Amino acid sequence: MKFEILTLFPEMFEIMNESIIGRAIKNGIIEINLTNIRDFSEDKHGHVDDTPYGGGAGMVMKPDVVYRAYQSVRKKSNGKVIYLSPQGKRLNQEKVKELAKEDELILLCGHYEGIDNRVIEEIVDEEISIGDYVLTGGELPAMVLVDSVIRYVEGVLSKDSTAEESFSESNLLEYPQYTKPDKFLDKEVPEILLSGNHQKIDEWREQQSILTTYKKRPELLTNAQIETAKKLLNE
Ligand code: 9WO
Repeated sequence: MKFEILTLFPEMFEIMNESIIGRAIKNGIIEINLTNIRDFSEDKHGHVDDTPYGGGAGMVMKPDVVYRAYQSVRKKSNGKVIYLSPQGKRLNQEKVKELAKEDELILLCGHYEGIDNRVIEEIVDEEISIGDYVLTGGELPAMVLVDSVIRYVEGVLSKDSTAEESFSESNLLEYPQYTKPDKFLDKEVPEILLSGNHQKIDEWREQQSILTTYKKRPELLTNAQIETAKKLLNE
């Protein structure tokens, strides 16, 4: 899968070369190309922004500069253009899976007080928000989107971790995890996990998922699951 990213701060994306994403890039499973919008400024000072018409604080990214950067990326990619903005539709796991089916995506990162609306109308296919808060730019949200989407690209994660998703395929939160040592700060690992009985372990984990969800995010549960959680609490 290929991501084309339009940004004024390409250096911010360097941290993605580490870790799992970095490995997937090295293996050629995913490709991330960065385009510095500033390279498409044509004035002698390299300006990419200007004062807002109508007055007010801050600066607005110039439409012609963003448009030229977009055209240069368009030559290399047929992908949908996604603008990361607090005004977009909220990203969730369902949307993530949908995006993972695409071969290519173009991510547009704004800065300052935003981008001239005419170029947004002209080039953006979809506006996506990762949450209801305002940041200084769309770069971190773009990285969040890439990170969440590539988990579904074949070969990025081990076979195992994608199979494990069967639980989170449901609406439930994860069950609690433990590793060695079996005693830590006087707390023991739940005995069942040491039993080797995988049927019982799977059962226990599903129950824990329902209980955790009931306690932390009850709004995610169906009525039937709420009844199950109440029953488990009474045991
Ligand atoms: C700042 C501002 C200040 C005064 C008047 C209007 C204003 N609008 C903005 C603004 O929304 N700036 C954005 C900064 C422009 C687009 C890039 N920026 C951004 C993206 N901040 N937060 C996001 C974002 C993207 C996706 N999900 C959550 C937040």
